[in-house]
Amino acid sequence: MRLTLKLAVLLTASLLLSEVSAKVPRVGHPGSKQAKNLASKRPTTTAAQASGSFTGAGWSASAPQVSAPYENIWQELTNDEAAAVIAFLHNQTHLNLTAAADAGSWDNSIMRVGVVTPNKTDVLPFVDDTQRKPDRWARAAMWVGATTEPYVIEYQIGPLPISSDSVVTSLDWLTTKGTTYQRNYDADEDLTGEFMYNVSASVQDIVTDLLNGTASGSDDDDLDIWGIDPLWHPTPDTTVQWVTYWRIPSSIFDGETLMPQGLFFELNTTGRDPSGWSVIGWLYRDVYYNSTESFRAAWEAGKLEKSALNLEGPWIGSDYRGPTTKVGANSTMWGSEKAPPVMVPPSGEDGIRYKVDVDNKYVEWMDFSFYIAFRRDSGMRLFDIKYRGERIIYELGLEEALAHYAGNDPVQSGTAYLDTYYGFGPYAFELLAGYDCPTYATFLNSTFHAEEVSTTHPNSICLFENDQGYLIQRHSDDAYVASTKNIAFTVRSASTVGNYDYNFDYTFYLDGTIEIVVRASGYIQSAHYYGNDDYGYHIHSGLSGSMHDHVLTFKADIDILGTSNSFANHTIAPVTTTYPWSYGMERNTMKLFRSYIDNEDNSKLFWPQNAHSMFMVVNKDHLNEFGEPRGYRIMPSKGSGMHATIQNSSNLINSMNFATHALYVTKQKDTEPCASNANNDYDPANPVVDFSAFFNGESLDQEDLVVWFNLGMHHVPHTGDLPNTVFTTAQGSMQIMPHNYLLHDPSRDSRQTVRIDYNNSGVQAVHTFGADFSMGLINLTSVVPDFWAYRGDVDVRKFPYDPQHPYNDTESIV
Ligand SMILES: *[C@@H]1O[C@H](CO)[C@@H](O)[C@H](O)[C@H]1NC(C)=O
Ligand SMILES: *[C@@H]1O[C@H](CO)[C@@H](O)[C@H](O)[C@H]1NC(C)=O
Ligand SMILES: *[C@@H]1O[C@H](CO)[C@@H](O)[C@H](O)[C@H]1NC(C)=O
Ligand SMILES: *[C@@H]1O[C@H](CO)[C@@H](O)[C@H](O)[C@H]1NC(C)=O
Ligand SMILES: *[C@@H]1O[C@H](CO)[C@@H](O)[C@H](O)[C@H]1NC(C)=O
Ligand SMILES: *[C@@H]1O[C@H](CO)[C@@H](O)[C@H](O)[C@H]1NC(C)=O
Ligand SMILES: *[C@@H]1O[C@H](CO)[C@@H](O)[C@H](O)[C@H]1NC(C)=O
Ligand SMILES: *[C@@H]1O[C@H](CO)[C@@H](O)[C@H](O)[C@H]1NC(C)=O
Ligand SMILES: *[C@@H]1O[C@H](CO)[C@@H](O)[C@H](O)[C@H]1NC(C)=O
Ligand SMILES: *[C@@H]1O[C@H](CO)[C@@H](O)[C@H](O)[C@H]1NC(C)=O
Ligand SMILES: *[C@@H]1O[C@H](CO)[C@@H](O)[C@H](O)[C@H]1NC(C)=O
Ligand SMILES: *[C@@H]1O[C@H](CO)[C@@H](O)[C@H](O)[C@H]1NC(C)=O
Ligand SMILES: [Cu+2]
Repeated sequence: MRLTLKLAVLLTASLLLSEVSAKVPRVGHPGSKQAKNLASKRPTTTAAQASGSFTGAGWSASAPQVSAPYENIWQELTNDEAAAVIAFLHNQTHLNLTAAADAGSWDNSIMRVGVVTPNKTDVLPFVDDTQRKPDRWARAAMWVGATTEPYVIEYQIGPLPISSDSVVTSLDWLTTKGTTYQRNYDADEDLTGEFMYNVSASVQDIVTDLLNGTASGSDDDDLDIWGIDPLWHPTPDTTVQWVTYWRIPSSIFDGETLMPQGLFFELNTTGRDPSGWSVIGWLYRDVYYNSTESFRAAWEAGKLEKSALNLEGPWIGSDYRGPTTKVGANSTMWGSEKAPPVMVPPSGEDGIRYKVDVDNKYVEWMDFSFYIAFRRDSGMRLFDIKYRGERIIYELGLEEALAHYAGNDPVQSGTAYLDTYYGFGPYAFELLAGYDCPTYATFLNSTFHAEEVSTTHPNSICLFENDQGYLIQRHSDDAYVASTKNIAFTVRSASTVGNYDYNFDYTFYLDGTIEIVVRASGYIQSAHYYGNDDYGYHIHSGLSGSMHDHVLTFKADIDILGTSNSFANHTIAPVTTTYPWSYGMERNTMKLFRSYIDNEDNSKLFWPQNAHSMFMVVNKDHLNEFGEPRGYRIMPSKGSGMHATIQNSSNLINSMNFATHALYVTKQKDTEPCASNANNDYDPANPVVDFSAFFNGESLDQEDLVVWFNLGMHHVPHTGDLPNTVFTTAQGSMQIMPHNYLLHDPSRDSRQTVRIDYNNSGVQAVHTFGADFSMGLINLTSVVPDFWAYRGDVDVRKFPYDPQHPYNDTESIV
């Protein structure tokens, strides 16, 4: 039944405030203007809609237009480019490709195509000196299944557009391994899934007795079976995996990861022939059985004490669940049914204070400008962030997202997700206007190309300005009060990678600060409660909140007044010293110590205890008029910045070297564009990109520097994580802020500043500096979200390319 909106009560916001006539002349500045990610090992597409007119919420069409100074050369491939690349690859007979729609695990097929981020050395001459536009190249990840040793590999295709000059070449230059070849030990995951159900069927009587459910692989199963990620290789040529039982929710709430059942088995899935696969052992209540027979024997002998069942209930659902449906006097949230304060655009479309070039995903707000790009692996990225006409950051974006679990059971112990493998692009679903972003936000689409299908997530990026709810500046005394509004601009996207929802914000402030925020919500991946008090809290009947670390690695290619930069360490420390005026007496005090991290041998860093060191990217050749080098500081904001607790992970081996420290500084290189690679997860001992190889003693003294930093949280879920983790505490952020960069605080150049002069006889003068105030009437119906405009995905199958017959494919994500 459709929800009718009864909220359309008109509130008359009469003239909020008009400018008070000033008695003194105005002053102002006249000129300043996760779950186990059940996604398939083969990337698949999630989908709903095919075609038709689009009427989303938001003002994409009506934000003031601006022409980007140059075209967005970082944009993902267009659907037509992807189709051409796919057709071109199919023409390469040596690749022996099968159309993705028809391909099985024993065929070769295209997993995904995307753009090759152009080399910085080719981009800067184009954008700064209007020299030749860099060639555009595509990359394609291929599934090579027609062999007994299946692998995945990536190629570079171009230049684009496809012509007789186009070639398929190697992408090995961006690896540290020397090759993009990555052995695929999970090529037959459909069969291993079938094998698991066969194993389970052989003990169905025991499963029914212990777990009160069935797992047969059919649609009416109560139980699901899955386990560790990545798979284990006790010796280089063998593959083993632990799996466990999870209860499948019967309601709409996909809280399967809250219902682990506590029975585990281990499989040997070495090789591609299922007849060679076997069960290695079973685990129940911390007792290991080395064969199915010994497990059965124990059960038949009545030796198995039963664990508490972990069952579905209202506790899984995220709906409102107050003590009474009509909030009464004894409610603990009196008034929560009333509409809360809401953000409104004060002057309608005319009031929009930023400009967008929608085609180029180029944005200007106040003194900032930047380009937005979107990748299948890592989601949203920003390029060429300029402030007051000068580049501050060349590239800013997520590199990898690690969620490393621990536990006394082998499945939690064996779980260490590298989420770019699943991808942030495929799960960057439409944002909900009025909830994820204000209804007045500008919404943009994102697109990715996997399995020869181009999928568009409408409204998956939003842009908006809002009041931060606290001032950016204030001061008062007995003669005046001065205040400046803290209005900031945010670019947001959110990806639901399996059980978890990650929200990514890039926020720009009037003082020149850029903040990067990541927040987590959604369902935790939990453990069955048995003997695991050392690995988390007992949070529900039969349930432990399995502890884990989230480490989200970001790249910030900071450029301060050019690419010749240094990394400064300004540390405050206690000292005991004498002064000419201290009569030879020692004084206990502190001093500022200035130095540089001048070499990659010393550039794996931690945030110092008690925050006593400031780290800055500065340009030694650009001193301000007081002799201080101009720079931007990098500093944790929410959370404290972090790195992984687990060292030398038994699961990830060489694939988490970006998570050992809180931040890293390297010399920028075209051959080191990414800290990780989406295919690392296939074989984490032999990653395509091993971040530790970036550190080879190079100078960081007036070089082009890249800062890689980690956000995240040590997550030990407690009862407040049920049913979902909440963004308020599960968040981390980094600020990149001016440091001796300008000669004063740039927020003084915002007119949203007021000064009120007063004395004992009242207000004497009001200075508003030419600021407009919200005026007129607003029909609040205009800010009530149009829930029925929510669309989902738009898929177009690209090969064989037939836009008249779009291919729809729907797959649930956990
Ligand atoms: C977003 O995608 C929808 C659906 O394909 C399309 O109708 C709309 O024009 C796109 N919007 C933008 C801003 O590209
Ligand atoms: C593929 O090969 C056919 C036959 O040689 C040619 O006509 C066609 O243009 C090629 N297509 C692409 C995309 O290279
Ligand atoms: C091409 O792939 C098919 C499977 O799609 C396989 O049967 C065949 O052997 C392969 N051909 C070559 C030359 O590798
Ligand atoms: C980028 O730079 C690397 C290293 O010089 C080079 O091997 C590669 O071909 C370049 N990529 C493109 C698309 O030009
Ligand atoms: C699962 O069992 C069925 C029925 O015995 C058998 O046909 C099938 O080959 C088995 N699958 C695997 C992967 O072992
Ligand atoms: C077992 O499941 C059935 C329904 O599938 C249910 O009626 C019964 O109460 C369950 N038993 C326990 C002990 O949970
Ligand atoms: C797994 O199976 C392979 C091939 O049959 C065998 O060589 C290996 O020893 C087995 N490993 C384990 C741990 O059982
Ligand atoms: C399995 O366990 C039984 C009983 O503990 C033991 O006798 C047997 O040797 C074990 N088998 C293997 C292959 O380890
Ligand atoms: C809550 O309110 C209801 C209805 O007024 C009342 O019956 C109940 O006793 C109250 N409960 C508490 C804990 O105050
Ligand atoms: C920063 O400088 C202080 C004071 O000289 C020094 O103790 C500290 O080790 C330096 N930090 C790093 C990361 O080099
Ligand atoms: C407010 O806007 C809604 C939707 O456009 C409209 O139906 C309603 O009549 C408006 N109310 C007033 C008082 O104008
Ligand atoms: C695709 O989805 C649309 C909308 O749900 C539906 O009308 C259409 O029949 C579907 N097409 C295919 C090929 O499934
Ligand atoms: Cu978590």
